[in-house]
Amino acid sequence: MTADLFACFPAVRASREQMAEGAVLLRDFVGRTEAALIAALREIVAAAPFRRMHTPGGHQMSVAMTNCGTAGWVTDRSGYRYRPDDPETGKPWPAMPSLLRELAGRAAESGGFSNFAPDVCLINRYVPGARMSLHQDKDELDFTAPIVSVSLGLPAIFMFGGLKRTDKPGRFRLEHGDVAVWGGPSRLYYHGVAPLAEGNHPVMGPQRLNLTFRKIR
Ligand code: MD3
Ligand code: FE
Repeated sequence: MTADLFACFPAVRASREQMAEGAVLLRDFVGRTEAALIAALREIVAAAPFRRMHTPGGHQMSVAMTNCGTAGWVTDRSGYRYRPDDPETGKPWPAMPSLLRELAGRAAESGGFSNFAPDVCLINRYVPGARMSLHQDKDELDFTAPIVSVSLGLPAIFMFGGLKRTDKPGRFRLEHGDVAVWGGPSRLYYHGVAPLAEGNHPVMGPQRLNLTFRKIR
């Protein structure tokens, strides 16, 4: 009975944990939107499949990626950038479903950032062993907007440093359904993901997906 009353407010039981100035972790913020979110992701991936891109240095990333929105983040021998079309198909990236946009907007609001209007959602797929080395996200034009991330599937150890590459990173375990908001000073902090441990998630299987919502213009 009580559960039904809250059916349209999936965030109602989410907890809030401050990781750094401007960085807030909302445990299980996905809540009851889980099934609809996964269905929307299936459609995106059918139109724009995951692919492992190459860095400008020529290394193939262990993380596979795709995007939705008015542009998508890509990397190849000529560098990192946002592009309006998928280089694999030449077609525009799939549109960002309103469900995703609204989830990100509500999370940003909970993290203290109102009117977040993301134009890009980068979707990362990790299989066991895949990792992301320490980096800053600075290919966007507007650093006053936060980045909102959504984790699905296997848990990951997220490493969160500071403004300098040498700042010793803290570690946070990001689990299925967790949403985080990274704004203010933390927007430009170095961060990365430790190699994904083996496992089989009951809903997502042997993988982790991470969605990052970005305002790039
Ligand atoms: C903190 N993704 O796509 S999500 C990325 O789990 C990326 O796939 C990781 O780093 C992943 O660029 C981490 C959490 C995250 C995303 C962006 C941030 C934390 C951030 C940008 C600035 C500060
Ligand atoms: Fe990043």
